[in-house]
This record gives sequence, C-alpha cells and structure tokens, in this order.
Amino acid sequence: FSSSSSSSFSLKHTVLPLKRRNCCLQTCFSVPYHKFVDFALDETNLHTHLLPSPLQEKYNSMNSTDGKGALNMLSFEAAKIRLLRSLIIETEKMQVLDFAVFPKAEYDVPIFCANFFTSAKTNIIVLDLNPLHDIINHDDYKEKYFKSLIPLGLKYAEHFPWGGKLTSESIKFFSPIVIWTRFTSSPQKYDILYSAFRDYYKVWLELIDTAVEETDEYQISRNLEAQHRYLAWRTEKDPGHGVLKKLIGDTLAKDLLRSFLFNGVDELGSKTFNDYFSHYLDEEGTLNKKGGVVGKSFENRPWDATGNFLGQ
Ligand code: BLA
Repeated sequence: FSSSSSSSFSLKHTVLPLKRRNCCLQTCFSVPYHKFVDFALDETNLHTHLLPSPLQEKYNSMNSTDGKGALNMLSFEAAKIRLLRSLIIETEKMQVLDFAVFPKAEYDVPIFCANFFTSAKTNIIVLDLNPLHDIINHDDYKEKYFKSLIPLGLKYAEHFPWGGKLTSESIKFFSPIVIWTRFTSSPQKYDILYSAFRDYYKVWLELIDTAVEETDEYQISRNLEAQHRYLAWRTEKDPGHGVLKKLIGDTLAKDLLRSFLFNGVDELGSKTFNDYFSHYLDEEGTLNKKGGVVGKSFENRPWDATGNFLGQ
C-alpha cells in the first residue's frame, strides 16, 4: 500500500487509517486498487493535463453507515475528457474499484470501464473499452476502434475465462475485447489484472490522443445520445446498486449514482431509461427491475478469435 505516487494530487484518497489497512491485510484478499488509479492518473498526465472536476468538492470521501467502510472518490476533466472518475470502496468484507473515463461528445472514442468487485470468496471483474456505438451491427465502428485490439483481448482471454451468463443487454455495451470474468482471489491473478488494466488503459489513451475532434453537429449529437443512453443504462441497472445501498443507504446511493458515478444522466439528454430500453417494460408497463424480459445469456464468450459476434 504505497501512498499516491502522483505528487501533483494531494488528495485524501490514499490516506487510510493504519487500523483499516491492517484489517485488510489480515483478511488475505487485499488488493491495492489505489495503485490502479494512481497508475491511470500518472499515465493520463503524460498525455494531457488533468484538472480537478467541480464534482471533487462534494464527492471525495465518506464512511459507510456502520462506520466500518470507506468510500474514496476522485474526479477530473481534461481537453478531450468530459469526466474521469473513480470510486474505491474498502470494508472488512470487500474491496471495489469503479473507474471510468467518459470522452467529450466531440469524440466517438469508447468509454474506459473498469469495475472490480473483490470479496473473500470471489472477484467479479469487468474491464473494457465500452464502445460508444453499436459494434454488433455496425462493422465500420468496430473496425475503427477494435480491429487492431483483438490480439490484446486474446492475450488476456487466456488468463481470464468468460465469467458466465450476464444480463443480456450488457453485451451491447461491451466490446470484443471485454474482460468479463470471475475468479477466486490470488496474488497472481491480481498481478495479471493490474497488467491488463495498464495495457487497456494505455491503449485507450492512444485512442483518445489520436481522436480527431468531430465538428459535424449531427455526429456530435449522436455521440452525446450514445453516452446518455449508456449513463441511463448504468444508473438504472448497475449490479453495484445493492452493495452501495447497503453501505450508505438508499438516498446517498442514488445521489452517488446519478450525480457522481454516472454524472450526466440528468444533464446530457432528456430521454428516460424507458425511452431507451422499452423492452424492459413488462406487460403492465412498469419497469421490470429484474430484467426478466431480457434475462441472462451468453454462457460463453460470444465473440470468436477474430472479433466476430456469435450471439443472436
Ligand atoms: C455483477 N457486474 C456484475 C455482472 C456484470 C457487472 C456484467 C454480472 C451480473 C449481471 O450481468 O447481471 C458489470 N454490467 C457490468 C458493467 C456494465 C454492465 C461494468 O452492463 C457496463 C455496461 N459491481 C460494480 C460495483 C459493485 C459491483 C461498483 O461495478 C459494488 C459496489 C458489485 N457486480 C457486483 C456484484 C455482482 C456484480 C455484487 C454480483 C451480483 C449479481 O450478479 O447481480
């Protein structure tokens, strides 16, 4: 547990009381997610100039209701980045990293997404460059960003087997190089995960670096709507909701989701979840919280080794 290596950020997120660190070490599943965030911030600063986001003032650190857990939040923006934000949760029972970077609407670059949930028993991992636009039906967008990345995906698919069935809608937000996996905790796995995180993040930085600013109003509004749709999906359906609710209560959890994690859901567009995902409405027209209409699918990785989609 080193403290922040990004000296330009004298932020509170790495300063945890000693007691908390010891208790993490004793449970033997400790994984230093701060290290991941420090890497990402340092690396981003090699490419662009990060500025603290206005969100930082309100969302920085808080304790769970029972006082036994800590939530640490960071947020920044940059020339091409609307929002880079991270949430780290540390309790006696789990550690969570939710790290995402949202490009400005002038760029159709994928959204960087790292969601790692670690408990004593298991790890639930999603690491991806979430495509902004449909890649299952639109080869041009897939070719533009993912064709050259397939070997990177294959390299890690070897270490991280497909995590099994997932909410079927989610697959549309994932790229052919998504790492969706579950594993039991081990230091070796975390080393590989850290390596994957660094590789994926470096690749994402290259994409945003070389991205050319869109000037066509129609394309910008398409990008904006795609981001808003993504935010609407995640605000409503993120499997982390339940955990957050337990930790900090319903009101704070909702606020954290809408205003911090998926910031923009109330500002970037006026469509609702129902407008975007009408197939989630059940016969009575109420929101089907369990997603039962669509259900879970994709027992196995639905892309072949060349990046072709094999699902429906
Ligand atoms: C489970 N998290 C999952 C699953 C996915 C994701 C695919 C498998 C279960 C399912 O699909 O219903 C993650 N899903 C995503 C992501 C996207 C998506 C990243 O659609 C992006 C488009 N997970 C978190 C956080 C917590 C968390 C912050 O990201 C906790 C605070 C917990 N995720 C968590 C837990 C489960 C889970 C506890 C298992 C519970 C379950 O299967 O519903």
